[in-house]
Amino acid sequence: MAISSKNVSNHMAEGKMNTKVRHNWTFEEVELLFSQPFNDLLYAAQSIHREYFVSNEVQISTLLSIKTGGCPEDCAYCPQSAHYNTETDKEQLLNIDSVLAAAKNAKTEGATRFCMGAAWRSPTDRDLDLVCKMVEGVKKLGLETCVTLGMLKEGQAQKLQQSGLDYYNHNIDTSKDYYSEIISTRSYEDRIQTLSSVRDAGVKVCCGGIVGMGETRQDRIDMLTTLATLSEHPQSVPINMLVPVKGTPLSDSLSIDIIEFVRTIAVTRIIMPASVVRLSAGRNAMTDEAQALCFIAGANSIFYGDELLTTENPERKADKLLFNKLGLKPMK
Ligand code: SAM
Ligand code: DTB
Ligand code: SF4
Repeated sequence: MAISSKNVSNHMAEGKMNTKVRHNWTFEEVELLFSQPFNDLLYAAQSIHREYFVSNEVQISTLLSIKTGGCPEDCAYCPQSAHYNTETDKEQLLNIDSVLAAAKNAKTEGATRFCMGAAWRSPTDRDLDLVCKMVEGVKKLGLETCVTLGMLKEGQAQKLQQSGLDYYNHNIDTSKDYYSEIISTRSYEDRIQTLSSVRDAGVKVCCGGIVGMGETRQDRIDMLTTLATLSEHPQSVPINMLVPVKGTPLSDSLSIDIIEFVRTIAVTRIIMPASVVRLSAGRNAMTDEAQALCFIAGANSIFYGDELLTTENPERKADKLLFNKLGLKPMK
């Protein structure tokens, strides 16, 4: 059943919304969700969350930048782009021993997934073989694996799948219309193409975006509608709040209103009910109350560890305290 403006508030308030996984969401329906009274929206999101997931459980991922800086792409938000003068220095691909040491440490600290990111437009076959070895090693430690390496060429997704990769992260980042304002070195279609190769290779998809880049609510609606109308919903949906970085074109972006950010999380939860929604970059700039609202809105994954790829994330002890205060538990 599609949502109409007549029934949405009542159905939400009474918890009677159609909560099946759907792939036919329209822009108008998603727009209507966004504009609901905040309490109704959060009530619906938390109710749907409890149908699909165990309440109060949060999946814990840890990130490592395995190849930092010097990226040929010009993503306006990114400190690792070679187009901008940022404080991030270019580094070579890490060796396997240091990656495995970081993964072991992540596991000891309680992470269940280890995500490795590389500042590449697209990996060479030689680099891909090295990453496959890292994936095999991390997998042997008993962790789920995720990599984000840029666009993939024919056959590369299969190689990753054979090495035991669980997730490939590849974000669409914003709406189709706003994309060219943010990135000129690749197209939206390129992104969709890699997502489809990953899916076809049998690797789970981690795909979301960034909010707070000067986009409109219409752009956020369009981005989420694109994700929710893919042939399969991404199993993991990271919602990043822009971390403004000195030297990038978006360094002076106005921060997004936190209520609008929470609405974005809630709508993501409602339209992709079976997907894990990650409260991703940007937590360092959020209060405990803001994060608590995101968890009520259905976020159920975080990056845990003092660093994201190149920017700061809350300290582990701050996250432990927050989890204790909110009665949240790590997902096993
Ligand atoms: N180079 C690969 C790519 O772009 O797909 C992988 C690494 S890239 C850093 C991964 C994601 O990090 C981007 O798609 C973007 O969503 C996110 N990201 C990068 N810089 C960010 C920032 N300043 N604030 C929030 N998210 C950011
Ligand atoms: C995602 O959506 N967010 C992560 C991960 N996928 C790779 C990256 C966030 C990066 C934030 C900026 C930085 O630390 O460089
Ligand atoms: Fe390169 Fe990825 Fe940064 Fe874009 S987001 S500049 S592709 S590392």
